[in-house]
Amino acid sequence: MKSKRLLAVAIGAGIAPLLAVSLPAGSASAHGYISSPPSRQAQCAAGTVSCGAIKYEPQSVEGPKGLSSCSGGNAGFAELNNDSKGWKVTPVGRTTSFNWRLTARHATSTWQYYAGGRKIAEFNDGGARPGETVTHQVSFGSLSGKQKVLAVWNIADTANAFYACVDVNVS
Ligand SMILES: [Cu+2]
Repeated sequence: MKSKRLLAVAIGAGIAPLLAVSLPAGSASAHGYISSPPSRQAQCAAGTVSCGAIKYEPQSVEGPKGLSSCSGGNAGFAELNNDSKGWKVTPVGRTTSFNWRLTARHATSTWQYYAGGRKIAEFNDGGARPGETVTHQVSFGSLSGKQKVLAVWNIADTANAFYACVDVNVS
């Protein structure tokens, strides 16, 4: 994973997605995503929505830190950015548990949740290694109705983060 990152940095972010598909399968299997409420990539993996390559590796939505796109800037996963693709919207309460499934327990700086154009929650792990599953209680505050939540897993020892969008209806 480290060599992949260095290569991507050296060659340039523009062709990083091409590089990713040329790497051995093993390197693509080791990251994480939100399993419930079902994130967009989880819905792809489950066949809830028909998708391209992302359905085989919902855990691989990795990109540089600081992005605000559901695809993490990966051209191969661009359909995750399509708000009109028919994503299933999960009804949730004002405080909701978000559950991550991790296939690699990367040292973690922070977990961030954005909705309604602002950050609604942040959890600081201070570089600790998470378990195979991670749960956060997130409060939506004054937000209600349909919301697209962008969740970000910031890795402590690389420049990268993992991204997951979750469509919910808050009431
Ligand atoms: Cu990883």
